[in-house]
Amino acid sequence: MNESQRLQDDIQTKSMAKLAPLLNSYKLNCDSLATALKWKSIVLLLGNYSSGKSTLINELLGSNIQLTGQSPTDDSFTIITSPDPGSEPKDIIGSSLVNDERMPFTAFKEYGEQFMSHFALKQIDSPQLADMAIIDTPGMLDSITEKDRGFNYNRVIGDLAKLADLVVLMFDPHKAGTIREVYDTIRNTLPANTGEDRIIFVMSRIDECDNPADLIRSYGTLCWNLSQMTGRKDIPRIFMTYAPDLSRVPESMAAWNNERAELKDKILAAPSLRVNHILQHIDKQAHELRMISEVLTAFSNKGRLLLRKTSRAAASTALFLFFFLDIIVREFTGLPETTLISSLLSGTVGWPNLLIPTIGVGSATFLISLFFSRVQFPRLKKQSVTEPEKLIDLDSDYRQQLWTQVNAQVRLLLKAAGLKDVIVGHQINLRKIDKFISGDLQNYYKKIS
Ligand SMILES: Nc1nc2c(ncn2[C@@H]2O[C@H](COP(=O)(O)OP(=O)(O)OP(=O)(O)O)[C@@H](O)[C@H]2O)c(=O)[nH]1
Ligand SMILES: [Mg+2]
Repeated sequence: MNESQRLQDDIQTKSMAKLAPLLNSYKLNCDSLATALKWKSIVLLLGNYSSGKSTLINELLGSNIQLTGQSPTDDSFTIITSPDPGSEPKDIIGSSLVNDERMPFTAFKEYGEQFMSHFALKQIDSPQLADMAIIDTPGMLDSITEKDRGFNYNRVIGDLAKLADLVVLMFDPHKAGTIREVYDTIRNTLPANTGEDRIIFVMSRIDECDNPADLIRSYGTLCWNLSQMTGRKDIPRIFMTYAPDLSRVPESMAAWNNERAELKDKILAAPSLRVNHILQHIDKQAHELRMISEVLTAFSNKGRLLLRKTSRAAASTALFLFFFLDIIVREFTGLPETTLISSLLSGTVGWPNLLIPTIGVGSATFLISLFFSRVQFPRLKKQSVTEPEKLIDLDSDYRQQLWTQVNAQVRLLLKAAGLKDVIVGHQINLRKIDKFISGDLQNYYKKIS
């Protein structure tokens, strides 16, 4: 095990141990974190059909592991990786993959039989794949509808993109971004599921352009389509490549010779991004937890303040009733013969003198605690559930973004809040999260810098 894998293991075990109890206490699912921390680095290859995805994989691995062809060739999601050390390479079918707890695909069970029959893992002895897996995906099409595929293609892509350290999006000059599924993926699916820095754009098969003018036209079309899809005017870097073994590279394309090598280096370097991405995921999760805990702490602080005020009022009422209730009762009923104050003055206090004062104190305490629990606390809860954002400052874009992630859960937790949340509070959780963020997490960042 090398240094980076050791660090990754350490991060995985410790972070899970520290964050899981907190996630549980805020009724959040640990699965997403556990899944993100599992297994090896993943590179996801997406693109329209015949854009050269499988060709690039074969070239990277020096083996014809994937079928290639001019028409839509492959309608499956294929994970390609090396076998476990000491094991023989084998193929694993989709239904086994989604049941293997060591791998991050258990949640894919929900996509059903149709998906599972289009999902498989192929193992190949390849040093590049020791700590990495490449996922070849079905080419994106124009005509097919979600129903035709039999599973929700874009949701599957979204879930895979969440796991991937690198997403390679491939186009070819003939269909430079005009495919409907490509549009949906770039417009709706990827932005919500992966960081912009994790996507690389590739125009492949550029050797099929007859001349530079043809190439520039295709590049321009792709840029135009990309900006329509992303809604942005700036154009990301697009790797312009071709498969050297297949191409009849015209002289004029020689300028692009290095792009393929650079692209392959980038893909093979994906494992070096893994620790960083794991930390980003943990960081995000910890800050979301922190915000939830912050809101609940603010809620419990408000509750405590209210309880303190009410208790103070209760204490003065109880004190008043302790000394004067028997005098008031005597005014109306003529009894008791001796009040507490007169017995105190005469130095003859006995149990009978304490009876009415005790009833007074007991009733005041009971009524006021009833008032707090039945009137004041529900009112505070209602206010907080309606406008939970008022409990904290959302004074930066980052905090507002976090808020959009957590506010639904915060509302649920506030709706379910009880007196325990006021009495015990959430300060301890908040302290634990702060300690994790400023201690463990910072140490990990230092180690990878
Ligand atoms: N001339 C040329 N042909 C290429 C290049 N890359 C791929 N091809 C050919 O283009 C066709 C499609 O390539 P594939 O690798 O099968 O494409 P794909 O993206 O995997 O396609 P699907 O699996 O159908 O989505 C094949 O016939 C390849 O031989 C290239 O750079 N230059
Ligand atoms: Mg293919």
